[in-house]
Amino acid sequence: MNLTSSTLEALAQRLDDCAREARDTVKITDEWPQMDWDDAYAIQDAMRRRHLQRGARLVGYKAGLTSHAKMRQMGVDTPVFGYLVDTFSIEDGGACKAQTLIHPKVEPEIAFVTKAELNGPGCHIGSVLAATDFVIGGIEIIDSRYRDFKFDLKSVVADNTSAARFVIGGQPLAVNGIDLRTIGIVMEKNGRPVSFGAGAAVLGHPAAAVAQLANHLGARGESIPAGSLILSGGITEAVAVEAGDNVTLRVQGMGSTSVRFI
Ligand code: OOG
Ligand code: MG
Repeated sequence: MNLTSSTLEALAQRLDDCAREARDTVKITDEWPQMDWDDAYAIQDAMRRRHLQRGARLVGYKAGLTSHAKMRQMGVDTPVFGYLVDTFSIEDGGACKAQTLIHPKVEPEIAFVTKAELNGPGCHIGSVLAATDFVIGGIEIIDSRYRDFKFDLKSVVADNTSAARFVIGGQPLAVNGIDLRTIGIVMEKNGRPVSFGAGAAVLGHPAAAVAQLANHLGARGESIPAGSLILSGGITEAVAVEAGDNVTLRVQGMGSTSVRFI
């Protein structure tokens, strides 16, 4: 750790205020180039505490930058992990108020819901599939608090990996007998297909992203509790949205889920 606890708290407060007021800020490493990984996750933890103190409930976790399309788009080379609270959730078919966000983008994802605790280190695809209650389609709405959506990995970790909103829905599927690598997805914006992909785009298998998340949490003394929702990461590049847009995600064999921007 290179930053003091009062600096970590102040940075968490700044990112939290930016999210609540829909305004952007410079990325942390511009001011604090010495910020290390532990500092970055400590800022994320401090933001999480702020959410929980306001009464939000931790509902799960997210992996991000798990596909080459996403890594290329953001100019980085490793996945990152964040948390999800209930206040990020929008009901299937529901409305997202664009003016509560800075510069939102949508991502097509496969979400996991667990039925048993997952622990790392040593978590692998097999442990994840054994602990999965069902998978379901999810649209993640990301919104970097950083100016022009530009950041480096440590800054985006501090910013809870751009988490803002999410919607899940459609037909949940048990993982027995399906191959998540070859499940196809189509994301439509205003009725036009804009993104196409398959599960294997995410680290070769979306469950690998969940395993990496469990191993990351394990290294920090945390686990993924049963009943958690996990977003495994965007299968394709994120797509910018604004008020008036309608987004639908269709996942092969899993129906569809949608969100409207108002
Ligand atoms: C970071 C978050 C990426 C994903 O699914 O890849 C993410 C970002 O691109 O702003 O959520
Ligand atoms: Mg995502």
